[in-house]
Amino acid sequence: MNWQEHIASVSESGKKQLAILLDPDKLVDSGMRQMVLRMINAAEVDMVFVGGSLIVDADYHATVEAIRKDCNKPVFLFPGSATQLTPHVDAVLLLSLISGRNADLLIGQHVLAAPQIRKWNLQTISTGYMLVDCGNPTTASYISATLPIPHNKPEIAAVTAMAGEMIGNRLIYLDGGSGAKVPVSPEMISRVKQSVRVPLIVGGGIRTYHDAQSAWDAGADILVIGTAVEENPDLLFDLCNARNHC
Ligand code: 1GP
Repeated sequence: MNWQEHIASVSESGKKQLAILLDPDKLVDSGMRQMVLRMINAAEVDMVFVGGSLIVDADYHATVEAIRKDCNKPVFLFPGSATQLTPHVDAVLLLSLISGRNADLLIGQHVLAAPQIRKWNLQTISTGYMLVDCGNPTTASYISATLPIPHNKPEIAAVTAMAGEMIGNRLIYLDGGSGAKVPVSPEMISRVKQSVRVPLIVGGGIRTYHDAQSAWDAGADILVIGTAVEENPDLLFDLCNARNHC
């Protein structure tokens, strides 16, 4: 399966997609991991993202391998750095932090990762990643040492996404960062959506059925939800429901 083409064709068909972000640090315990994966496997989730800005647990690689083994959805790596590369994923979101001006996250980590990606013959999806100020400093904004796009400046997000698409990004990811206080605004989502043709991923701070529905209605093709499902796994079924009503 070519995952980039698959995501593009599903998005083009207008079907909204749901990705669950799994933090490997919280799934080292096999009982907990299996419980979470049982729920994800049973729900109408389209894909799972693993990784994050900061991984603390030394068992990261074994945990990702175990997640993939027990998960019946495609698993995509959402890496904070080249050290998170693993062959146990279906594809790697090759993120360039285009909202920032930190050369290491625009090209540096990619140079370090490239030989290993080639060796493992991993699929990559070039992703223009944009951090948005969503009310609180997040691990992503702190670790990346970049200034997020102001919440009330949708025009900056729109032209940044446009530039990302022009330099070859095949996905655009608009992210408030994990645990954001509020989600990216529907106005920003809609301006970005109107500026690009590639699929639009939106995440960060989406906590309710209503948040999810407004983000999809505003133009997001894929929503990424992590914290809210960790805190309340039953929300997973509400989110699938919200998606089915779009
Ligand atoms: C973070 O978009 C993801 O990169 C998910 O954010 O944990 O706030 O859902 P949450």
